[in-house]
Amino acid sequence: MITILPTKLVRAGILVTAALIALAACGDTNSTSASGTGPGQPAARLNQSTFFPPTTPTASVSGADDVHQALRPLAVERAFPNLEFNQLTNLAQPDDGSYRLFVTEQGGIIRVFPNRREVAEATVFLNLTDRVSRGHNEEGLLGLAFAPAFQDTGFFYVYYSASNPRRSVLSRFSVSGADSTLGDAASELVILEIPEPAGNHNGGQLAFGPDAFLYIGVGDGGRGGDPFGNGQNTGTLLGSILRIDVSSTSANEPYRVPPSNPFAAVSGSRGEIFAYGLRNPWRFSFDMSLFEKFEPGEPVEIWVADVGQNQWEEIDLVRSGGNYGWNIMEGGHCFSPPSGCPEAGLEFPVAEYGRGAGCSITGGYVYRGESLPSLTGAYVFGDFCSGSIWGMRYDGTSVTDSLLLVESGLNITSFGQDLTGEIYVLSRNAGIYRLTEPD
Ligand SMILES: [Ca+2]
Ligand SMILES: [Ca+2]
Repeated sequence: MITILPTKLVRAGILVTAALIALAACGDTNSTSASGTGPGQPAARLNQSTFFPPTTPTASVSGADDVHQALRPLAVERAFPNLEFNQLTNLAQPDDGSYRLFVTEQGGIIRVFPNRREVAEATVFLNLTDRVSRGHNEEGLLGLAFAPAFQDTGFFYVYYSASNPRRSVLSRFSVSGADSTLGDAASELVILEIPEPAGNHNGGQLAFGPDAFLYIGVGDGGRGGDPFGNGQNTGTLLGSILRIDVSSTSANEPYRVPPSNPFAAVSGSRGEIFAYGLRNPWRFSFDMSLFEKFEPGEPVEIWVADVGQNQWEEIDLVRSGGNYGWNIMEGGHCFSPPSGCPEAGLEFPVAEYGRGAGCSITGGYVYRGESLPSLTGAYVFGDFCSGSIWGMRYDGTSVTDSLLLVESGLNITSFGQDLTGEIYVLSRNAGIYRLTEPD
């Protein structure tokens, strides 16, 4: 549940206090380990001291050719103090040399502004309020991604909720003629529509991978506990990360299923599925360092934050064909049945945290910027309810460093990353922040 109701904000304020108390109280926990058995490398289950990262820095970490500074506490500050937004859901930057940032507002507006601290205005790039549904507090304009060749094609992709019937819509739009400062609302070409049985858990993240395929996060359909059984059903698109090829989109064939997709040739399964067993993968990302060295056919990894039911918020390193457990498991714990659940074949999270640290995880990015050397190579993520922001390094087998970076006090709906690798924190209604060294 990504909680985006005004009434929930009041509760979230209470939870901030509760989380601080719980963090202070949660130092000692048991260490457990287990191996994932699905495709790709094994995923290690973390001990709980990693779920509640220490508040003092740990030793620096060094690998064969990868030496990092230890993570250390940071602060947050407004990145664009003059800009105000309403219900921010995404921040994205096209690779077009324009140094512009684009943000989405949940109600259906895409805004654009130059990436300068003192910028005075974020103008409307596209207004989709005529087709975006806000029938449920988790519905709305939820995703935005620019085509890798945006500079040449002017194509960008949007994921939003629609009604009558209730569904999630993935569409391609174009900029308005030669004017790349405006999107063209009439240029919509629907790529994919996904029936939504309930208003919550709609996913919505869009991102192009290093393989140039478009990845799409889709929730389990909604309600609570996955009553429709979508998480484990590869015959539905719900509860999955999808991967499609939109490089040769036409009205007759809006997308293609990459033949290398794990279920492309599996009867009864949807070929679009890249990985499944997810509840609400609200936000996911690729480590941008993958893009530089990627060779066609190489495996792809995705950092996915999967929002929990009512106990465990989890981070998964998602690989092709993996089953990330929902609703058999919530995080590294049995959910259905509540004990003795069949764990064979399920991928465990890389990390998780419980209700003492927050109530709705918001996935972020691996930091690749220049301004905060202590954060290089760390996956940064946060929690909508508690406002906590953590950093974590993972060596492919285990978490090697983790830290509660800052208690931001923000209702974090998303993170964003610009082309230089800097990370932005999107508060629901309080603007855009960046991480900074503390005073
Ligand atoms: Ca839904
Ligand atoms: Ca899981």
